[in-house]
Amino acid sequence: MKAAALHGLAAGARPANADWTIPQRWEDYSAEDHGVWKTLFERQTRLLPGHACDEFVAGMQNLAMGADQIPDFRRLSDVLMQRTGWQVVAVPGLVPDEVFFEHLASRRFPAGQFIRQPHELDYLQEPDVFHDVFGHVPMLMNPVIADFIQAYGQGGLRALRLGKLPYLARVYWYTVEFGLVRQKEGIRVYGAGIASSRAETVFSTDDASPNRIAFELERVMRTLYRIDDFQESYFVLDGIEQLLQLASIDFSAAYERVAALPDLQPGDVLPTDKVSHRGTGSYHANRKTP
Ligand code: HBI
Ligand code: FE
Repeated sequence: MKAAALHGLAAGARPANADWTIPQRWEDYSAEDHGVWKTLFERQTRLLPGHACDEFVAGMQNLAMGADQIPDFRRLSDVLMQRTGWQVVAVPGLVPDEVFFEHLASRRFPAGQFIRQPHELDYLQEPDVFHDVFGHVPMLMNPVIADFIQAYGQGGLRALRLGKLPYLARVYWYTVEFGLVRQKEGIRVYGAGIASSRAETVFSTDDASPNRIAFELERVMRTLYRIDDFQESYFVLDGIEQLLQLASIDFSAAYERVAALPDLQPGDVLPTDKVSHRGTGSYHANRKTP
């Protein structure tokens, strides 16, 4: 098995710029790089109907993104800027929390400059250009998500100072990365971690194994998450607009209440949960036996 190359923070990189941005150097992508994009783009695009939420599909249609080439961030930024005032900037990979939040608070989305290798198509831990651009950028065309992610950046800077970042990170995880939303036709994907993964797109929406529970802020703040596998529970919004109110409230009172309660395991279901699907748990139960 070939090892994955490391990037950004994980590679121990020292940035030339304090904000960790680098030139995208679009001209330097190889034919193989564009080929990886094309493979991923085509198979994910086939899955969008019936799985992705309307806002995701609309965002994708209005961006000049296609299968043939890794997008040029300058062109993406031109379209985004007109719609929601966001830009896409290139970074080497993971960047420090404070740097990440500063970008989001300024409506700049830091996107990994590199693309995964052909032997890493289905899984990688670091955010690459496919995850960041295919997964996140379509939702940044939506004004509600655009404001929510900026508020997350501002809230992240406050949470860092308060020592409460783990609680806020769980909200991001279960919304922006792994969020589901209820629509007329059924439960749909809006989270980028799901939308950029073929297997998790199907697992999160169609599989009997995971729980699907109505999103509730303090419930989610208490919930631990998995970074190395599918989620055991997904949280479902009643509509994307539900994030509007979250963008405007100060979380500090919620942090205090949640700090007095125990953390919850990823698969826990509480009597107070509004459960739309009680998972069988079969997927993770089978994984535990070596
Ligand atoms: N850096 N490039 C990048 N992308 C992320 O999603 C990211 C990051 N640094 C920190 C981080 N996420 C998270 O730890 C915070 O959202 C909590
Ligand atoms: Fe992401």
